[in-house]
Amino acid sequence: MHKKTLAAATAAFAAVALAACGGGGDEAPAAGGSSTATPAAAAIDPATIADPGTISGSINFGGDAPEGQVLQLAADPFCVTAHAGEEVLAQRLVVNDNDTLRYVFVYVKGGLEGQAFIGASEAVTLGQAGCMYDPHVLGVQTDQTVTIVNNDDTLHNVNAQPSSNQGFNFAQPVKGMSTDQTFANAEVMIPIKCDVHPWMQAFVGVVEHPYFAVTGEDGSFSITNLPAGTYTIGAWHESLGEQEQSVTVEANGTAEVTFDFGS
Ligand SMILES: [Cu+2]
Repeated sequence: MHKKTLAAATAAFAAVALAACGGGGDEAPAAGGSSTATPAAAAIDPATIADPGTISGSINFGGDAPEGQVLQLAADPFCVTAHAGEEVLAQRLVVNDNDTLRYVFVYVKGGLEGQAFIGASEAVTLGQAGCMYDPHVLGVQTDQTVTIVNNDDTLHNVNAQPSSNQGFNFAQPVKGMSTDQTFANAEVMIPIKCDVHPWMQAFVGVVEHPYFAVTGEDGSFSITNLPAGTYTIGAWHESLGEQEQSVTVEANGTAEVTFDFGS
């Protein structure tokens, strides 16, 4: 009996709440602020943020750079020919000439909760060229298109093994083949490999916002158009792990942050 009464009361409350929320389409909100309805937050266009800030810095590797690992491509004569006798080094741990690290995925890991951002309309390309992924590490927003292309005159297969997204595994036997994929959920990082060429490995960082970067030949990064605030910045490297730092960026300001991955 008590349960029934409670259920009825809950239903009545829900009906009142629904009525309060309106849903009357074109009806203007009641004057005087009596409405308690909270509209869903509109997706933010980062380009329109007033007085945006920037977080920039570098990913340092202290200590002696290890010898690059020379890849053995002989499993596929095409791959050997594609590099015309040159040595191809693994991309797993690449230390730049200025003692910084390449292929680090740097992203806003915390501080944007409750904010939704517009999707990225442009596709990002993941190539397979000379039996190597290009780029080795990339970042995308959720639902952003990743166009996976075979640039080689040989068979590749593309095997993505996420933990929070739908995986895929397909063959691209012909040069020029192209397949679009998306990832619906944030996940740092998703490994992609080729089962034909065991040295081929790529990583995709998927986040719900546009605030990420991948370090290149100078180990630097810059994340722009941020609302002023305090953020947790994550820096992920495939063999050295992930580090975090809290960074506060002022309106129109630039906050500098350095990560040290050396031993
Ligand atoms: Cu391959």
